[in-house]
Amino acid sequence: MSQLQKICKAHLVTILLAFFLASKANAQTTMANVASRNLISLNGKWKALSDPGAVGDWKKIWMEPKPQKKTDFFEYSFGGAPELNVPGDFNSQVCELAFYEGAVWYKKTATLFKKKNTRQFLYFGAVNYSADVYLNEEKLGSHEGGFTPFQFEITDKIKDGDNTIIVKTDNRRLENGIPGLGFDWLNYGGIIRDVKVIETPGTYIADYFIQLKKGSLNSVLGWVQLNGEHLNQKITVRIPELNIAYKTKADSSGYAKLEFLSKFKLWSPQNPKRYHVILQCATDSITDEIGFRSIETKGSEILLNKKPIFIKAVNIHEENPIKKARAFSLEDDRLLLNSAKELGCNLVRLAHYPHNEDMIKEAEKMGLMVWSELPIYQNIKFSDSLVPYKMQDMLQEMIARDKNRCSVVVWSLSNETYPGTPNRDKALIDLTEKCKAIDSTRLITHVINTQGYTNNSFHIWDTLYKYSDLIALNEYIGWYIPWQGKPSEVKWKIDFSNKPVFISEFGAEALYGNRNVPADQASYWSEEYQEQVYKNQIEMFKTIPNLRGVCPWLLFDYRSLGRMHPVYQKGYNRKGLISENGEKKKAWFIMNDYYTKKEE
Ligand code: GCB
Repeated sequence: MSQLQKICKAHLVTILLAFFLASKANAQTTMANVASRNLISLNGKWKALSDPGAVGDWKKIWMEPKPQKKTDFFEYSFGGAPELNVPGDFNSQVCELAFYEGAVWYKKTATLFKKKNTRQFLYFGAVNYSADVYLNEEKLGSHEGGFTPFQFEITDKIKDGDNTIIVKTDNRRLENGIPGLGFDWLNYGGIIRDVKVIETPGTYIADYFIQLKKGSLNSVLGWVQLNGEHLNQKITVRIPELNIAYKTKADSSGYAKLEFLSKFKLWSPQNPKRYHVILQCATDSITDEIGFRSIETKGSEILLNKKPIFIKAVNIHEENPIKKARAFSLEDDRLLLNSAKELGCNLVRLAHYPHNEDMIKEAEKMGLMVWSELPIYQNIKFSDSLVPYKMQDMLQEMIARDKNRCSVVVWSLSNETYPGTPNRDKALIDLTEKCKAIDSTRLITHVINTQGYTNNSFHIWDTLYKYSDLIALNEYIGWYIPWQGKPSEVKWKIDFSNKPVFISEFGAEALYGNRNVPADQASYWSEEYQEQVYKNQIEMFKTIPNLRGVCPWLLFDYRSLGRMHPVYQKGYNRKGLISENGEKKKAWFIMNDYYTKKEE
């Protein structure tokens, strides 16, 4: 590369970065605990225009111009446009959009009023993948990332009466997106989670962190952040059931540190205890339900509340198998979580992106630990100069939303990224450091499938394990990779072998009801073949040193474009223990039996 080319490239990177940061600057990370605010729901029917030719920006759709002269016309109009339900993916609502990846413009007319001493924020639970948001023909800003919430302050922008909100959603895959171009789930697009207007006082409790200090069973270490004009306020944190009324004062930036002791009944799968917590300052008050527990590793053990625990997990995609749509409602969440409970789980791995907020809250109520993951999946273009910023934004948004949920015990920062990808190690090590700096109370991990299985011996290695609290391994022995000896005689060489090992994925495909076909051939997708893989895996688990948990891939069959076998798959990844119609396969009973007998 010539000197001139190098200079041009450096400038281009700077310009792109400035552009990215400027467009991003508009969407704010959401305030904590949105659910307990005064809310105006904007869910329901929205007008929708699909824009496969990507002409909407050029035509300035958000201006909604009307013909002025007899000769004027416009080739688009929300008048007469079909309606879509929000929240909800568009793919499952309109046949023609079943596999659509592109822009869809949404419009809603919302009746809003300016209110004295009240601030208002337009909130989106998630839009996949990117969103450009307009209010009354003015662009509020953009957001990138399909699974985390964002907000815009609209206090000074709303009109009394009808307000027009137009959102361009775009689920086109991007080479420098997160995830990138390839992923094994359906790319459900649109406004997939709730839309609300949040109301707060002028100076409000914007954020707080109330969890036990790392390694402690009785000491809360946290903080509160106020936002507004009167920052220097006294703050009280009350937990009535424990007679706690902790007082502190925010500094001139609105920040106050919290530190107090109490004898908590600790949250655990057996006793998912949560306390009613009230935060108060002169201008605001907010309540939350918070549980207290400690999670750490010691040598090769995982300790929950200082006691060793074996993790009985299952992988879940955010899809309602029965509705065949992106899951978003409490009803959807309960269907998935009850099913995980029935299998005998104490943890759900919410693969491969942050699921909706209620999913985490419901899991917490039901006594399920949560593994929350970023969509940094397989082929990510780490060498792209914007990617590290996008990763950091997603990390921050994921933690901001769920950091007070004690059910979340693992922040999983990546899945099956490939060693040797330029800049991969540096980007993910930096991200790990950033995660620790924001929240050091949970376990942090990277999921690896760096398979080294030869001669019935496994060699587990990856630089990222050095930066992970768990050796989280995806292995598909018996499905993608044939057995090379007896499952009971597998040998293990694990780098960083002083850490707990967690099999984060294993499994095989089977079509429910496909029995009594050749049972020993993978190509028949039989229930028996899958069942045998599970039996063999369970046999193999006994050979794994420091095994502290397992997590089958996965609970339900789910939709994925690459799964095109016309007889057995029909667009479904069939590794579910349960079919998309709720029927349990033979392997379900094997796993259920293992979990029932296995001590925690
Ligand atoms: C994996 C991925 C998961 C896939 C699964 C499969 O290793 O982590 O997202 O869906 O394998 O079924 O191949």
